Amino acid sequence: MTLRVALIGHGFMGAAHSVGWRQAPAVFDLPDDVEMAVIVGRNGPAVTSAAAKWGWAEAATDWREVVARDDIDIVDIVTPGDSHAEITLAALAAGKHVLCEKPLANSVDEAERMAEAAREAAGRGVVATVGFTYRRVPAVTLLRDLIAAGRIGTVQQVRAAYRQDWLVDPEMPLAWRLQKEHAGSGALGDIGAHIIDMTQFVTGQRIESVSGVVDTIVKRRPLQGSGSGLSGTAGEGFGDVTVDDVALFAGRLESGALASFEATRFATGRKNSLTLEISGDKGALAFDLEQLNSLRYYDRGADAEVQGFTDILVTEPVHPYVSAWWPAGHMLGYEHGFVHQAKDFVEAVVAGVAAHPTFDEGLAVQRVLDAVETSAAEDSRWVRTGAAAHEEE
Ligand code: SOE
Repeated sequence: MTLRVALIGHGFMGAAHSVGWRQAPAVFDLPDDVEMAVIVGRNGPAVTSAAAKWGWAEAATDWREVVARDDIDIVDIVTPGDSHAEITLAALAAGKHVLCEKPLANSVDEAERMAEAAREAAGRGVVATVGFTYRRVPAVTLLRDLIAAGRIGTVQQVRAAYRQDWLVDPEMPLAWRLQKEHAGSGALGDIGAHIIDMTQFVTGQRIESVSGVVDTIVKRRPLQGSGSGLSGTAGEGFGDVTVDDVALFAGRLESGALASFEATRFATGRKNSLTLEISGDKGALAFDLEQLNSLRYYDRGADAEVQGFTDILVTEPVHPYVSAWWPAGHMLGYEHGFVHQAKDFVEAVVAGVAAHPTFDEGLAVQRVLDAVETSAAEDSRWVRTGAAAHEEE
């Protein structure tokens, strides 16, 4: 059988997902063939160009027509967050398997409707997943497995940061990511969602309450001329930035352990710096996306003369995905998470099993995002995420 994929959207994530769909069948022995059938975008010439560049058989401009087609099996959604719910609900109703980019939605209400629809569709053999690709970096899976094996003892504290600097320039135009009606939130939902999901994934614990603060540093930006290439508000003059540039928040895990989070687009010099450090009573583990093939491990039980963080090179074939690529020491990169995501999704679809992260896990992230925004609007008071009360899995 061949699984025919429709990609809805063709921006940066459209490129990353295209690489995933192109490479997965070549690198992994998938249970079914994959056909990159059609890529969809509002701008005809632009999506036609993207189809030719990335190897999609067709280009189209009407997602509703594509989602309804009988010759499409998978709908992969990489549009801005304001269309995730509408496209997902239509695709699930049409019996299509859905891969939706993160964050799942722009609100808890939308995410709840999407998760409910996914639970109903699962009864019809339809699979849905949300695109938190960093879980698919081998070192992140190792981080989770070492915690689960007790290698650092009881998790006592978590430190998570995702720092970029692409908005430090006040001349950067008012792109869709800077407008609440399109993006839902700013750094919080775009990159904060990643460190929220990763924290819950590697610790196996939900974040039960948060206290946060957000800020918008550059409050107005130039509207983008028609030729800027960035999707957003075209035109002359300036427009209001209606989302956060920085989000800082503390979180309390189920066990009572405290976590600290920083999501910012104003960490001058930090291009895509995601760091996660988990501290336990027997040791610690530290991951840095800029060194994504390594995991740093500190063992309090080591002899004094050799104590210190050690570098685990996560390129041995014993780790997930690695044996399909290169020999030990030949590194993976940012795009490999998208290839692994496509592989895992195809395997789940063919096997008829849940694909993680599920929409319920995406909803759990959405609840944390919402609680941070509520807290920030109410003098940073502690706000419960409702995690314990909403265990859907
Ligand atoms: C933000 O610039 C961004 O593209 C995120 O949207 C992605 O999820 C992340 O992987 C890279 O940075």
